[in-house]
Amino acid sequence: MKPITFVDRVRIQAFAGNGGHGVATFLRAKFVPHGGPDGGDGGHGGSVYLKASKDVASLLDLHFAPIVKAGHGEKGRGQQQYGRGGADKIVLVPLGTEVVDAETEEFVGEVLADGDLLKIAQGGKGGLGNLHFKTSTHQAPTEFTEGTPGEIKTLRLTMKTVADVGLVGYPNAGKSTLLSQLSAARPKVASYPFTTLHPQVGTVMFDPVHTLRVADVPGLLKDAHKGVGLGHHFLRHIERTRFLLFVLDMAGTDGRNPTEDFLNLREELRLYNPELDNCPYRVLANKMDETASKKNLAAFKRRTKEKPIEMSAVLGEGVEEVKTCLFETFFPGEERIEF
Ligand SMILES: Nc1nc2c(ncn2[C@@H]2O[C@H](COP(=O)(O)OP(=O)(O)OP(=O)(O)O)[C@@H](O)[C@H]2O)c(=O)[nH]1
Ligand SMILES: [Mg+2]
Repeated sequence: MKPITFVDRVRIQAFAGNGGHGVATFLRAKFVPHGGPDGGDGGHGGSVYLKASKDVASLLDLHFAPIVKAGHGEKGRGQQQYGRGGADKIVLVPLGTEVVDAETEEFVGEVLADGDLLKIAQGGKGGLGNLHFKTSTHQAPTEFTEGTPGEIKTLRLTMKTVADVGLVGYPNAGKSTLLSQLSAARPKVASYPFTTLHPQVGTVMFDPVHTLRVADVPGLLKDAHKGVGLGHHFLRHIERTRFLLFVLDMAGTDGRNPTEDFLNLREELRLYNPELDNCPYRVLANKMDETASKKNLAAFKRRTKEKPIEMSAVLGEGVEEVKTCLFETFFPGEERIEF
């Protein structure tokens, strides 16, 4: 059995800390007969936060430890001493984590950029000590208030990869090979389908100022919406991208027909989310080093009127053209900086 290494959906319980109670105490000191009230306030309970971290790849940690708790506030003390506040709990999550309240189905918020913080459970307020209740006519109050309880929330967290570009294609089309050519990412490449089992992100660095994040998601099959292959599950990881690259196996390895592949891919995206169908894209005709590819490409062009970039990910041919396409799409009118 393979160990779980990637989790993009998780249900958690967040317990904020309770506020500490205030206390009713009176000053007791030598030679001070009626010392007066000196009960301090309780400390506030800690809150629970999510914090986006670029170093966290998935919700794996929360999958194994789905209960998160902040500290309780301490009780107030005599001599006007406040109780110590409970420690906040900060949970690191991957960029692009969305939070929904599992009980009310309300959207709580999302963290997108490194360092983004979202409070998911509010700590309770500390109670008041009797010091607060002293008035000119009420010199020896015994009143105090209790701290309020911290919020307890059951939440659903969903991670949607934050990337600029999404690679979409059938299994074995060469998506991961392309990602390793475009970026420093080294995803697993192999000659069998479903080599990539969860999304991988690589950064294309044109120069220190111009960079793009590219997401490689597991291959799609026709009828993915019916759960065929890995299904639609991973398409959420290209929902945030603003540009798609359709990677087609122009060689039609294993009897595939690249034109049908392309039409099926578009149909699957449309069925998953019509907005994805409107996302700008470019077609990449991969595996052009194979003999069957030329004929398939001609048929593809006739039928679809697309203008694919011809390339061979394995030989690195056409990769520069793909980069130029991305640069012109994302940074129109700008120049690459020599470095
Ligand atoms: N001839 C040829 N083979 C290629 C090319 N690009 C990739 N391949 C081969 O095709 C196979 C699949 O490549 P991957 O990059 O793993 O394909 P993928 O699209 O990521 O596949 P999944 O992760 O299963 O969805 C590997 O054996 C690659 O070496 C190419 O341009 N030409
Ligand atoms: Mg792959």
